[in-house]
Amino acid sequence: MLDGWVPWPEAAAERYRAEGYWAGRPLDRLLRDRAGSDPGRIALVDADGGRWTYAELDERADRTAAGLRRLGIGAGDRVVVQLPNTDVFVVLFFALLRAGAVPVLTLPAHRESELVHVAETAGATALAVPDLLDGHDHRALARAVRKAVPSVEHVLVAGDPAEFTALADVDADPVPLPAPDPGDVAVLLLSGGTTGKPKLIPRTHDDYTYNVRASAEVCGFDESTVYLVVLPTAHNFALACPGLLGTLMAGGTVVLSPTPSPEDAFALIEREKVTVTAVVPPIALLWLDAVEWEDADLSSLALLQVGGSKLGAEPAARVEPALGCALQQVFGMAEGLLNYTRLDDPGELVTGTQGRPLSPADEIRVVDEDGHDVLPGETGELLTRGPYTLRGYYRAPEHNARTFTDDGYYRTGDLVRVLPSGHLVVEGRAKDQINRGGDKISAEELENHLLAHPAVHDAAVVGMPDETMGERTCAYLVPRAQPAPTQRELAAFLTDRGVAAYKLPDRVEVVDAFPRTSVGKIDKKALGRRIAERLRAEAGHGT
Ligand code: OOB
Repeated sequence: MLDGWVPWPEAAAERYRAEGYWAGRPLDRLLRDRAGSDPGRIALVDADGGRWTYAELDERADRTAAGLRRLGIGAGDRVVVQLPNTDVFVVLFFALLRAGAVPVLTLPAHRESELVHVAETAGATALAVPDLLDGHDHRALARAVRKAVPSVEHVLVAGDPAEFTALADVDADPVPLPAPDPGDVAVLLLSGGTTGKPKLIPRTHDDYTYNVRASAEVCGFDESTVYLVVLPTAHNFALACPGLLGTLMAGGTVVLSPTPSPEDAFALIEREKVTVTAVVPPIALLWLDAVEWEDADLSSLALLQVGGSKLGAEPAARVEPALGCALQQVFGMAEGLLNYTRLDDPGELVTGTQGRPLSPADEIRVVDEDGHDVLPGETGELLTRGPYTLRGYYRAPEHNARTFTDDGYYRTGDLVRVLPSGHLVVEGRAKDQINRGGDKISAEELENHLLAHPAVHDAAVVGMPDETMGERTCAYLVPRAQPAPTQRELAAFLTDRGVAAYKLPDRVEVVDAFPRTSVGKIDKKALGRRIAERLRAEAGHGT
């Protein structure tokens, strides 16, 4: 068993098994089962038109698993995976599960700062990267990670490996491999983070398989489903809600889009007759406009899932008329709990709420600042526990002590209210995080990077409202001396430190001092109001 993670208490685990939520099967079986029942059906299609049947995908996963074992990568090893939306990701994901290793999923946008931290925390023994992606050399990134994290013995590269191992060469005749314990950790996901560094989320075979199965049921996935992966495959939404795993479990076809751009995505929807896909609100907004000028045939599309940040009621109402498909709102988190609007919900619930919990075994509470339940319908912080919600982050005991209640509820940091129907409306956030169109930025993490700049005396990062992204990032700075660093200088500084591009501040405001609360803390609410007012004034409607 992997150490450093927090399992469910035995009584809860008993119940989830007895009531059939946990089926006691390893996660990779969803592919094996379909390869058995529908070997010749197309499982996976890539942007270039490459096609793999269930049997082919299954065999490639077996061969890669055997190749991994030959390299010495096996039971319990953590392998940091940073790959774009290609067949190589899908094969490696299943191969790692079969080899008994634990994939640690990172986004293609992550850079040295994030990867080093993740590899270190995970105690990773291997790292898988592409050679080049969007002009960035990920082998150079891998070199930096290896230097900083000596436990990383192997670097596996999709494409030209330079001095490392080509993933194409991780191949051997299949060997029988022991099945992992379904109660053990299958995969480590990355949290959006509210503290200095991103946290790792352990998801077990039992819990993640249930997450996928229940999601596929609620979303009506079956053999006729053609799912387009638009978001990064490493994101929980695209991977498992129901995502690519749910599609494969249901016997459908997964189509991989290299980017979420309307050009790429619409062309694939038309070519492959895609029936369902999942996007974040800024992409949904872009697509709603793009149908005006792109003349692709989107008539196959039956369902658009939107989640990751809040979709406004107005754009929500435009989805069906503009795209000719149904909308489903998804309010989920890599930590577990998923809320979906249901396919047969009345229109006003679909456009006006963020869905209701996936599972009858999901327990939710809405509490005030003192942790007391609010009255029904009032807004408070959402707490949750259940058969697919973590009980603790990986190797983070101190953070866990703050983030979970004594009886195991996860404090989501989301402010919600619950309608009589059980649907949730997300009203805001109690956590110190910026949600930049679905990309999560920990204010503290970014502040720590800014504080490392020699000309920065103090830094406070807040969200500022933005029509497309929901919010963007504003960094308030108190400089050590004038002239204060500019936004451009700070962006170069942060990039140089290996910070992912989506975390760079969209705006920098220089001040002499920060407003303080009565106990002397930086008053971020006041800063948030200040930048919102300034934006309104600049737009010409304000003070
Ligand atoms: C998804 O997962 P994460 O881990 O990137 O972010 C989770 C957080 C939530 O706690 C909430 O603050 C926000 O993202 N969020 C939403 C939302 N969906 C997520 N806020 C408002 N409305 C929504 N619909 O973002 C994620 C994981 C699985 C499925 C969908 C999204």
